[in-house]
This record gives sequence, structure tokens and C-alpha cells, in this order.
Amino acid sequence: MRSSRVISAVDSHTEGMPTRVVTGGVGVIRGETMNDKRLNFIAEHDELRKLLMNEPRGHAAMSGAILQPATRPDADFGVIYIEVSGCLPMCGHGTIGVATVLVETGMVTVEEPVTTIRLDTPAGLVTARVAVRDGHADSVTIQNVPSYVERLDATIEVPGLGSVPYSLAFGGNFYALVELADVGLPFDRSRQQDILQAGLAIMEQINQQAPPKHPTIEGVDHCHHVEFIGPGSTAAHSRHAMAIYPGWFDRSPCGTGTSARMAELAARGQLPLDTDFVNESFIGSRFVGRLVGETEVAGTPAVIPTITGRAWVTGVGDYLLDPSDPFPSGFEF
Ligand code: PYC
Repeated sequence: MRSSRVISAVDSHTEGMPTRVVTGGVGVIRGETMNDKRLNFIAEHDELRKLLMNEPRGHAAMSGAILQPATRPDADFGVIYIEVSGCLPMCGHGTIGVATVLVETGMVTVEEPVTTIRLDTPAGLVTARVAVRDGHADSVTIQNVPSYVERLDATIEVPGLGSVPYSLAFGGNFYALVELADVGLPFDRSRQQDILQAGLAIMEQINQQAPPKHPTIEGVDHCHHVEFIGPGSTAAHSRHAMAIYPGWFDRSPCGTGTSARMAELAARGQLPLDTDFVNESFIGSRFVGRLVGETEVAGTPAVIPTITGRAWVTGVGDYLLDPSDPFPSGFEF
């Protein structure tokens, strides 16, 4: 065996969505804050993301997280989120996966019934409270970064779809929130290619005509997620199909998307604080969200969401790169 890289990871899934948690082999990424590290990682080490996420080591809906030393004294670990589509500032299912892996591998001191882990993410401090029983991480509740509505009841002209009503909210990433019925499609996985094409067309037009920009987190300036809300959804229980650039669906109920949706429901006066909101993914798995406080982001009213979900460890591996491998960055298919 010859290898120019050996990258150690613990694989997991959160309500169906993978998180490859990289525990070794990457080293310390340059940067004074976790968002600096994210931007430097994109500029200097993106081939590592591609190696770990793309085929043949990953797949078209692969996702992961690289553990780093924290850059702030109030955090236990830092995290850089990686995906087929790039490096997110925050990822909810990924954070639930990271917290589960940290507990189940003993990388943190485990306390029962609750182990608290503070994570330095590119979008800000995220606290994970892991419910532990007999050493097993049963569920994780994350307290996410402040989430807010960027635009409510806007419309966007989309070739082939016409004038599409949408709202745009930030929950760690920007999400276009669109009623699936408004693009004339059923909530049916057999129509996933049509739903995906509609989502990609909507995000392309938003990014061309009216790209969002986070006021305080550098480099968060586009919309790569369209949350198609299924028929019959309410402020207590919602179903959605989350279309993500460059062409896949979240298998989990999407923690940052659930946060964005709760910010939207709160802005409409439909979701009070401390009230459960059940959000169901395209495969039927669930997160339970809650809003636990109000705040502001650069003068815009914002809410503080929590998300509860479960993750399971699926494997432990070392990922290698043979110098003669013709696909050192993997490939997209
Ligand atoms: O859970 O926040 C999330 C997420 C983002 C993209 C895929 N999952």
C-alpha cells in the first residue's frame, strides 16, 4: 500500500443524512476565527473536500465535518463543514453527527444524562446537548445561531416557472422557502428530478437577480437551498423537500433549514417561543425544533432556534490517496 494522504474519519448518519466526521490527517487549518479557517480551507485545501466527498469515496449527496481546535475560549472543538457543494457556514445535521461521534468515541468527557459540547462553527457558537444513556448518544439538541427573515412574501421570475412566490430566511445558510404547489408539483419522490430542476432554477434566479448577503459573516452571500414546503404543512408539523445545489436533496430534515423555516413562521406570528415544531424530510425522518429566545442580527429581529434529532455511528475508516490514483479529487457524476 502506498498513500500520500491518510485521513481518519468516523462516519455517521443523522436521520438518514451522512456526516463523515474527520478526526485526523488534515492538520490545523490557518485562520484566527473558524470562518477565516473555512475561507482559507476553501482557498488552499479544497482538493481535500473533493477527495472525501466526491465519488468514489463519497457520493452525490455526501456531507462531512472536519474537527479543528477551537478559535474561541468558550468552545470545546472547532468544525469546518464540508459537502459536495462546498463548505457551509453551519450545518444542523452535521452538528448532530459531530456531537454524537464526540460522545461515542470518548473524545469528550461523557456525562449522563446530558453531555454539553460547545462548538466553534464558522457561523458562530453552537451548543450541543447530548442525551446519553448507558454510554449511548440517544439524541442531540443543538442551539443554533441567530436566525432571521431576509424577505417575506417576495416573488421571483423564473424561466419556465413564471412568477414564483417565496420567502428567504437565514438559519445558518440562506433558504428560499417555496410552497411546492406554487410550482405545480406534487410531494412525491417519483417527481424528484422535476422538483430538483425547479429548485436549481429558483436559486439561480435569486442569485442573479437578488442575492442575499449576511451582514456579519463574510462569504455568506448566495442561496444554494430551496425548501419546498409540502401540502398540508402547518406551523406545528411541516413536510418538505430540500433541494440543494448542485443537485441533491437533504435526506435529513435539515437543521439550518428548519431554523430558517421557524424564523419565517415566527415572523408571521404563527410560531410562539417554546413551542414544538416538527419538521419532516423528503424521506420522512423528523427533527423537532423550538424557538427559545429573541435577539437581533445587525438590527434585524432574529430568533434563537433549537433542533433535536438523532444520529448513529456507521463506520470508522482511514481514507487514502495512492499517488497513482487518476482521480485525486474524486469526481462528480
Ligand atoms: O442540516 O443544516 C443541515 C443541512 C444543511 C445541508 C444539509 N443539511
